Amino acid sequence: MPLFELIRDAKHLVVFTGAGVSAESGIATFRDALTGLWERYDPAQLATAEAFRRDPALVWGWYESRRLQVLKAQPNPAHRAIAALARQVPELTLITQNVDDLHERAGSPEVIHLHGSLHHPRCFACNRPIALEPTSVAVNGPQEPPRCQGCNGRARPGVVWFGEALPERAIRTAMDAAKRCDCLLSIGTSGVVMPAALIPQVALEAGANVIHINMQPVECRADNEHSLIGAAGKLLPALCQQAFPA
Ligand code: BJW
Ligand code: ZN
Repeated sequence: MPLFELIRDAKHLVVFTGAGVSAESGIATFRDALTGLWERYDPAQLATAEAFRRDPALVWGWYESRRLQVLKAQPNPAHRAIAALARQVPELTLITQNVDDLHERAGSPEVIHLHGSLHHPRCFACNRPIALEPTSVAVNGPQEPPRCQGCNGRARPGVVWFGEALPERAIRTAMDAAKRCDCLLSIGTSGVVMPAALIPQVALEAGANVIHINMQPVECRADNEHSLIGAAGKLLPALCQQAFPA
């Protein structure tokens, strides 16, 4: 069956996205090598509570530079195709590992953020939300985090670091959708970070068709698993156009 028919005929479509979906908006993927001032750091080493405890200004500065990069970026055709799909299938659940807000800005009404958001920092000590200037001074390097008005603790980015639990409701809703869906699109993710990487697996085991869209081939181990190789911003609008011709 042509893949567009799986999308056209889906009653409940899950769209599961990773950093590759925002790459064409100019946002570096998590596992891309860092550039400029940050090139000597390993993202996996910065994305931990231990790193923040050791050097809060370094970690906060890195996240601020990324937040400002996202504020300047625009959603791309892949984000927009996903938002349009929600109006064309009976039920769509959008699950992202991304910490940007490009799905929301493309018009997706509900987004499950498994790994939190760059835009909602909170106190490292007491978890109170901390408001940020929408566009603070251009940051390019270490920067002292602002302080909590309640307890004077340091602000930390509202993301999920390695070793931290995912938001309980988000992962529960995501797993439930993966079990119930009849088709899952997995777009632009390396599929190495747990427990998010289990989501396509759960859908496959429940009998759904899984379509991977990635610049790299994804190994398919079952008849209901399919890999499309190429840029999400090109392949996804084309697939949606075939499924739902204008
Ligand atoms: C394109 C493209 C284009 C490019 N078009 N495609 C079981 C086994 C082994 C390890 C573990 C395990 N369980 C837990 C762990 C440990 C750990 C883990 O998974 N480690 C692995 C790396 C080995 N997991 C955790 O620690 C998790 N926590 C946890 O399990 O806690 C347990 C606990 C329970 C109760 C109490 C306490 C604790 C938390 C994981 C949080 C991950 N957070 C990060 C950082 C967020 C903040 C930040 O951004 O800095 O989330 S890690 C990072 O990876 C980020 C991403 O969301 C995530 C996934 O990355 P993604 O999106 O796949 O990006 P890339 O860069 O890897 O890939 C991009 C892809 O796009 C590539 O494939 C390209 O080819 C493709 N591409 N351009 C289409 N145009
Ligand atoms: Zn506090």
